[in-house]
Amino acid sequence: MSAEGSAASRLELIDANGERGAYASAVDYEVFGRYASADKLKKMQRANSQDAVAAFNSLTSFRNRIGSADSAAFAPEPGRYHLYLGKGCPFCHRVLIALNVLDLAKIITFSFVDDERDGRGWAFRARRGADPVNGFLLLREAYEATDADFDGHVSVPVLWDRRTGTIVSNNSGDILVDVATQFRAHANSRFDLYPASLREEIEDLDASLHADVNFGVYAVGLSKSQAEYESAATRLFDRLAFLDERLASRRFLFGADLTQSDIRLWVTLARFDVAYNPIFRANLKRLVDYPHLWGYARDLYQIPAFRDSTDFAQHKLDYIRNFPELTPSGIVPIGPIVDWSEPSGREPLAGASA
Ligand SMILES: N[C@@H](CCC(=O)N[C@@H](CS)C(=O)NCC(=O)O)C(=O)O
Repeated sequence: MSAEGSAASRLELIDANGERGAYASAVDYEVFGRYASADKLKKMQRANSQDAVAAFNSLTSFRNRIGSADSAAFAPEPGRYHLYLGKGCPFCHRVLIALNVLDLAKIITFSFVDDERDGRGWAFRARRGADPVNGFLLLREAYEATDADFDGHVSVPVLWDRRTGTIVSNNSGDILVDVATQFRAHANSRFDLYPASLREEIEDLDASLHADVNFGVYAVGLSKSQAEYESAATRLFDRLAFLDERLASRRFLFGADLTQSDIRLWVTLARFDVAYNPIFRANLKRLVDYPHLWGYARDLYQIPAFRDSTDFAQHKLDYIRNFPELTPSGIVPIGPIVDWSEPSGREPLAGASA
């Protein structure tokens, strides 16, 4: 961390009486500045290039795995791990849906950072509660407990190990796979989100979902020129057309059964018409204009793990707040009115194979 950053953190950890409270002080842009993701954003704005995806991936600093031979230190023990999540973050949303679909929330605990951040990065405040595991005020403390010289981006999700007092991983893709595979003995669910027979195909599809859709919407929203924007938007909407077609004859991306690929795709679809379409100008079509994708999105919304973790008004607000350069007035659009609870009519596709 820079000298300036350390000073800011130290200032934060001590209140007027020299004591550490349960919460970080309020977001304060004047004292702490805006969250400094300028270098990351600059790289990400090179839409459509591998550089952009690589820049995004650089948000991952710790990549140990639960239960793998080379991370043997991290055994899949119930009650040992905790997830620090962001309520509005689509990458956290995936992990949360998987956890709840598999009914694992008693085995792996979770809590939320505050929705807003200043230059200190993610923090714990009254709105989403204190850190129940370590009493940290800033999530940066978890990073520094893992690497005292940590000087990178403080991102969520974070998978924390109570035993070693360190971060196992802050890579949402790896965390999702580990949740889906390493705790199956404790899962109370008919779903196998990462079935051995489909892993190669899932990885292939997930790579295109990541580059063209999950990250693709950011490439559109953060484009710096008309040409960049059009090329990123074309890539995104070509992929959505392909997915719409794929879902014409299959209930889920791999047929009759839900997999992690569906969760990955869904968190972006859930934000599409409230955030990516109006705020990121991803507006060639709306989600509701795709007959199969829209039915599929509603079908998944009927599953409590998807529905209960989703708050469309909140997701809209998150993007207004987090991208002030795109919405300088901060005015929150009143629409759209969309009925996600309308029956999806997709049950007849249940038996279709991948
Ligand atoms: N590599 C991470 C990235 C996740 C990510 O982008 N999280 C956002 C919130 S939605 C974040 O915390 N960003 C921190 C930053 O901008 O440095 C992952 O996929 O798990």
